[in-house]
Amino acid sequence: PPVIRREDYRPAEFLIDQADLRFELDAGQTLVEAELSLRRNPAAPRGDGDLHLDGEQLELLDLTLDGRRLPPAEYRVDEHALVVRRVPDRFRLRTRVQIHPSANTALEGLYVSGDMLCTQCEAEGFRRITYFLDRPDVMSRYRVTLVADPARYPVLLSNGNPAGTEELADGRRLARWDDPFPKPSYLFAVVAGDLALVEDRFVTASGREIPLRIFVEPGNRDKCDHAMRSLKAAMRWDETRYGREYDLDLFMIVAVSHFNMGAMENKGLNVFNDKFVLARPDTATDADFAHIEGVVAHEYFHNWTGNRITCRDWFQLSLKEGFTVYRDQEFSADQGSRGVKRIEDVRLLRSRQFPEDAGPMAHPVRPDSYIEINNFYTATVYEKGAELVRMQAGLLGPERFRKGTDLYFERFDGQAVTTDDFVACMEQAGGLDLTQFRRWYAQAGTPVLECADHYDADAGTYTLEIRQHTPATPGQADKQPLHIPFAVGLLDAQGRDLPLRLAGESAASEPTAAGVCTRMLELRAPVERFTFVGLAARPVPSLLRGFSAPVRLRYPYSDADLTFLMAHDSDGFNRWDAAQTLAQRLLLRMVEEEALSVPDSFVEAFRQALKEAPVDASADTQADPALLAEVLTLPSEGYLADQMDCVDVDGIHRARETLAATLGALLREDLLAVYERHWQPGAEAGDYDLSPAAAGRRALRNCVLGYLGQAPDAGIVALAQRQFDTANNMTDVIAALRVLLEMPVDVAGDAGERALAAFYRRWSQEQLVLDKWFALQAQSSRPDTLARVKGLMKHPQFSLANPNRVRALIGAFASGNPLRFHAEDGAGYGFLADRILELDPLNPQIAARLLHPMTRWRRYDPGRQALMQRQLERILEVDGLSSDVYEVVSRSLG
Ligand code: HT7
Ligand code: ZN
Repeated sequence: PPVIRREDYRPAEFLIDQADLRFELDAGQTLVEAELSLRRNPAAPRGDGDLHLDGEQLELLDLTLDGRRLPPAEYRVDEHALVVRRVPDRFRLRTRVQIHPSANTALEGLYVSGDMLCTQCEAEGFRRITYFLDRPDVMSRYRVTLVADPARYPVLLSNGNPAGTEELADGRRLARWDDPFPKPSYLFAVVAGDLALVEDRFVTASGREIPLRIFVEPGNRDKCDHAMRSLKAAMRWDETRYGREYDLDLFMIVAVSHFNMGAMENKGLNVFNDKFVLARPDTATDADFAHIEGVVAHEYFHNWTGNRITCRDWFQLSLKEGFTVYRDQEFSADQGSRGVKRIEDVRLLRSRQFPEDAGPMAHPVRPDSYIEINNFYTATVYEKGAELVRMQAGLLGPERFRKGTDLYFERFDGQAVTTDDFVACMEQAGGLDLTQFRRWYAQAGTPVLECADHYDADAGTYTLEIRQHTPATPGQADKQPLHIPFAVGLLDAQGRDLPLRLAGESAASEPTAAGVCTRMLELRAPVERFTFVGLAARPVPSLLRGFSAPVRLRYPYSDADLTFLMAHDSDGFNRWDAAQTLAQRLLLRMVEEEALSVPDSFVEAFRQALKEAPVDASADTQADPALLAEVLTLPSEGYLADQMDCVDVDGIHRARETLAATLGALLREDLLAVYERHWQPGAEAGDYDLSPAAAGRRALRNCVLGYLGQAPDAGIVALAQRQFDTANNMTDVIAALRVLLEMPVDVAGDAGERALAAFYRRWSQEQLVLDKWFALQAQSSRPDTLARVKGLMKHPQFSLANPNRVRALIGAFASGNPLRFHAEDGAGYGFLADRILELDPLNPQIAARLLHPMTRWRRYDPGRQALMQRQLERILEVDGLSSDVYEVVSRSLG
């Protein structure tokens, strides 16, 4: 398949000012009539005089130009395009095509989900609906007419504002939609179905009343409250934080059960994976609620960052995705605990993006080439892209950053632009030179910062020396130094932030009222030195506070330093990070030395942290329970694997289990005390409290239960059983079930299996809850897990046609169960390869995504390497592989 290169970008030769579309909708076959007003693009050089429209899997029925039916000699159709020969400078082109939604298993273009019809056009799905210039820099005004049988499809939706309905003589219904805002084709959407409606209203800052409508499958109306609340909060937040008001007369969300990704920001008609809309306390966990809030906000925020201002080409994807992720992260931070949100975001970045940046799929935030754009909706484009915006916000400060975003919205409204255009606005509003900073967009790989220091007692000075280097990545051997914001604090012996004065400065910056004194240093050269003066004793440095840049930090902290920072750092993120580093160090030593016992100092640090847990369940004053739960959570197996040169799958699992079991046994009384203090079935039996504080208490209690479950006896089994039986919310039910399932049979008997069966009986008709049932079994550390997963593939409720189900079973096994997926005999690899080959002809996007755990095969021992390599080669040998799977496999092997 051809490689698309950024340097080959050329403006479109033609523009489409107006697109009038008429759909005669039916699941089996749908007719699409398109009348396009085209004109030559004055900004593009003249080409061969022909018009090249994108189109795939379309049956062309009719073609007219300015009212004249074209003879075959005047056009040509192939697998990917319709070429109309020698067209005038300005003309109207009418096409009529037939498409087959029910045969569309790839879920791109118009497809069937349950009883409804819906579309997914990003990135290049519109070309499966009609012939078009399917590229983001062609922005058109759309008028849409939908015709369908009202018995099957009483609700007919598209982008923009409603423009009337009609009952046709043949009994069908017609609905018109008009979108006044020019948009690229990837933002087009149609939905038709027998949908239930939940409606609310939002009054904008300028006083316009906007109806808000959430459409769901009948039976789900009682699960929309949280999504609606999140939407209203997001609309208000965008007004206050960015001055962005909603622009259409109506805002709609539709929840569908078959969806390749999380959600889609189509103009005025967001289409969601129902997983990110539907929630009731008894069906969804606190994590689900938080994801819904974040995704609803993310898609809404795209209205300005993505829709009003869009990407010039797909290499600029991070222009909308990086900025929008940054915006949704900040929104969520403002809704709950900012510190905990930052920890979650960094954990995701380190566990997904850092490995991606160090592997065969590494690419810059603004990639240089791709074969299949769907493979580039990556952690690098999204999460690292958000970090680049965050760094610019940090360098500018809140006021200048707001000026920069105001300038961006004003300058580029209605246009398709580049990441460079965004940076230029920040540069102008901030009065900064971001020339060097721009390298972050172009250079792949995670920079490594090596820090060393020196305290001169006589002079009272403390010097930090920081060296940066970025490892080579595929296609980029040599790296340039980056402009890196590096936030630093210095702690005195009591753990207080010291005033900071750099050599040459006349005055020190003093700690704030909250006792925080952080200095943002800026690194530019490969080696930088900073000397702080006026220090009576050697300070303990708190480095990269708040994770001020997406880098790997190396500094030779002693265990004592880390314990000290864990207890005292005024920066919540760094308190957590110190605990993680301490645990990571110990775990990696335990991997190497099987017999290593857990040092008392480590147990005591944990005991101390547990002592700080709030005394009663409603007191949030002493410590944030959510933050404490994060501090007490051991680094994941995947994160530990990323720290090793050669991943020891079994060693990592054993070390983590041993450490958790040791803590569970030695701290039993402290853990039980925290658990019981937060176990208040009476208080929670009635109204379930969704507040961040209550969710934090549940997180802490379930974290503690996890440790207790690692060193179980009959009492702990009973405790978990009680929680499973009596909890009134899915967070506590799932946590208890997970613990019961992982307990050894000689202690817990068949309690886990019984609970699992009860869970199935209770929830077998709730598809999203059933996904949890599949995933829990796929993630089990039991030795027979693969056999079980294979058995579950035959379960009547399993289907390869439903991406959520595929992710819940196959994805959870391959990506969420390193111990069993990487079994030494290679059975996990063979299983995954078989599933990918089965899925590829149906849904290439999902098949390519499932491949990821195998792409990092070079990081394992020679035996596993050979087994994974063999499976990758087996996949590559198959004829007719999709470009999605081909690209991922060939890059991994390359
Ligand atoms: N912008 C949306 C991306 C998306 C997507 C991309 C490729 C294939 C299917 C897809 N569904 C949604 C989602 C977002 O980032 O908001
Ligand atoms: Zn997005």
